[in-house]
Amino acid sequence: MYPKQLNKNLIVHYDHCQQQRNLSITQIIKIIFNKITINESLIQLHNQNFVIPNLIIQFIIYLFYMSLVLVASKTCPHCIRVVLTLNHLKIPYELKYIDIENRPDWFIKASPLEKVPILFVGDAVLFESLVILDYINTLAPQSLLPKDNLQIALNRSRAEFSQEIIEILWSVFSAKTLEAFDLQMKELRWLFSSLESWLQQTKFISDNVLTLADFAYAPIFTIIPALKQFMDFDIFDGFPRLRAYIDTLHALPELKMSLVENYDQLIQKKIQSREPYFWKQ
Ligand SMILES: N[C@@H](CCC(=O)N[C@@H](CS)C(=O)NCC(=O)O)C(=O)O
Repeated sequence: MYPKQLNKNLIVHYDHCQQQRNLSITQIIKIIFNKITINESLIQLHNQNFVIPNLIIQFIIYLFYMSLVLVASKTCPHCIRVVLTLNHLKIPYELKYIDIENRPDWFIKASPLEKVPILFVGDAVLFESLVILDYINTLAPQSLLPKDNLQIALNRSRAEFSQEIIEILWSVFSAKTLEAFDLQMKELRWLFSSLESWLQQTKFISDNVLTLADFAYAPIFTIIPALKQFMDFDIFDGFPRLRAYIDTLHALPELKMSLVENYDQLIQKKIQSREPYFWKQ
């Protein structure tokens, strides 16, 4: 049975600690080594002397106890965005790659839509990459989301928009005739024009600083360079802001380390097997 099960008590401890403003250092050590019950820890909280901020406590406890298992496939942009965010936030996790064409039984049982990525958090299985991003963002000491609720919703809306771009991008790269290719390119350019206009207002997709929405987009723009040598058209023609934005994303050190070593070759193999119209011989 995969993956290993977590001790539920530890997660309870984690949740419990999240509710406290501060904990004493002895309290943390005791919780970490699981030596006391929650009731005891509640009583002892009143006698604390030395305190450290709750966020640090959450992180320490998380480092010790939260075991995350991400199930992914090597070329899946929805998966890479999760890997990238985990790496960026320096959150420890276990990564399990599966062959999506040959899904193991345990995966079919665990993944409600039989799609990657899924994230095991103890007994719970999270699915849908953007939901997973929202969750892992809560585990880190600093959030990648704005503070204002409306801005959070806006960020989420723009992240959601990336899902459509992935769909259309695959369609461009799978179109078998000139007619189908032109149609999908028109659609893609229409989507890109929204990105271009957002990027006229802010440096990143939804803000002037890097936010969770940018992590949703970054892997999309690793597909195109992998195929560049086979494309005799410029997919970003007429979108200067988008081009600059993509350069900024590519400069993120975690992006490269979130890809498998032979990522470009795997993407090329995957797309070439579809015998698309655009493929330059
Ligand atoms: N909306 C999902 C999409 C996930 C998705 O489409 N995953 C692809 C790989 S990139 C998959 O598992 N495809 C298998 C299938 O559709 O059968 C998410 O954001 O996680």
